[in-house]
Amino acid sequence: MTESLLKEYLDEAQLEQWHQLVDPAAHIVLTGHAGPDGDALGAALAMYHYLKMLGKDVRVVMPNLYPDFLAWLPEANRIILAHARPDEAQALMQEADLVFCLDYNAPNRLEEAAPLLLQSPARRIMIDHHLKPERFCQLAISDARASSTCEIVFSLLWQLGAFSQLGREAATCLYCGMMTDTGAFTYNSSNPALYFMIAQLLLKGVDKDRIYRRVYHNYSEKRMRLMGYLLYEKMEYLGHRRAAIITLTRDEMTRFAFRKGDAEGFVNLPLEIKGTRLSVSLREDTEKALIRVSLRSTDTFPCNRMAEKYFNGGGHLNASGGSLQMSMEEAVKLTRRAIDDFAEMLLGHPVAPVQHNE
Ligand SMILES: [Mn+2]
Repeated sequence: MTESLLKEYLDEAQLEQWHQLVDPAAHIVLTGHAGPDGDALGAALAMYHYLKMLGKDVRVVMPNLYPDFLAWLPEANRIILAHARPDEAQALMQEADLVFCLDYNAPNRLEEAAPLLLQSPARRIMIDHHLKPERFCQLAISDARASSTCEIVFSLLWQLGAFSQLGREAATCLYCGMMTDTGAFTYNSSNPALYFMIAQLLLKGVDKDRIYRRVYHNYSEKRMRLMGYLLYEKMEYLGHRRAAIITLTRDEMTRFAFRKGDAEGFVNLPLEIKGTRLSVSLREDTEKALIRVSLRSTDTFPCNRMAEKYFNGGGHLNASGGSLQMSMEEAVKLTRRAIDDFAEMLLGHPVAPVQHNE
C-alpha cells in the first residue's frame, strides 16, 4: 500500500527507452548544474553508486566547485571539475556513450561548461525538477512538483527494482539532496511520499542527524559574523510590504573572507520575521560583473513571476533566482519597484499606487 505513494516516472515505452539508453552504455558521465548544490551532487553521486553497481565506467563531471560543506559526500573526491580540469572533462564527455543531466533543465545551466555537453556525441537523459525544461535530451524525466531531483532519482531506482541493492552511501547522497532542497524539510516538503522515502533511506543506515550537522553546522567564524553583519547593518526590512531585501557586495565578501557557499541560506533569514512573505537577496558575483538575485517566499506568493518580470530569471513558486547587470544601487531600486508592483499580492489586499522620486 505504501508503495503507491511513489510515482512511477517511466511508462512502458519510456522504460524500454531507458533500457535502450542505459544497458548498452559502457562509459557514462553524470553532470549537474553550475554552482552545484546538495541536490545536484546528491543525485549525481547516488546515480554514480547505482551505475557502478551495474559495472559501468562512470564519471561525475561538474562545471565548477561545490561548497565545502558537501565535500564529505561519499565519493565526492572523485568529481571532476570542468573549470579546473577542462581537458579531462572534455575528453570524458567526448568518450561518453551516455550523459545524465541532473538537476538542470537547459544546457546553459552548465554555464561555461555548456559546450562540453553540446559538442559531445553522447546520448542524454535528463532527470530534473525545474519548470519548463528545454528539449535537449533523448529521454527527459522532469517533474516540477518534486521537491528535489534526488526524490525523482529515488522513485526511478525504486521503479527499476534497484533500490533494494543500494547501500548506505547512495542512500546518504539521496537524503542529502532531499534535505538541502527543502531547507531541511521546512518548505516544499508536505508530500507524504517524501517521508516514505526517508523511512527507506533510514533503513539503509543513513545517519540523518549527522548529515544535518555536516551541512548546516559547518560554518566558519567569519561566515557567522558576516551573517550578523548582514542582518544588523544590511537588511532592508519593508514591513509595510511584508518584504525584505538583503545585499552583499564583493568588498564585504573580501572583508569577511568569503568562501563559496558562505551565502547559502542568508536569503531565508528575513522570512523568520513574523509576517514576512518575501525575501530578496542581491549578491555581487565573485567573478562576473553581475548581481545574483535569489528570492524566497512563503505560502502562495509567486517568486517566479517576480523573477521573470524583473530579474531575468524564474524558478519555483517559493524559491526563484535571476541575475542583473547593473550597479548594486540600481539593483536595490529595481527591487523596491518590483516589491511595490507586487504589493497587492504581498499584502493580500488592494494598494494605492506608489510615488517614485528617484
Ligand atoms: Mn534541485
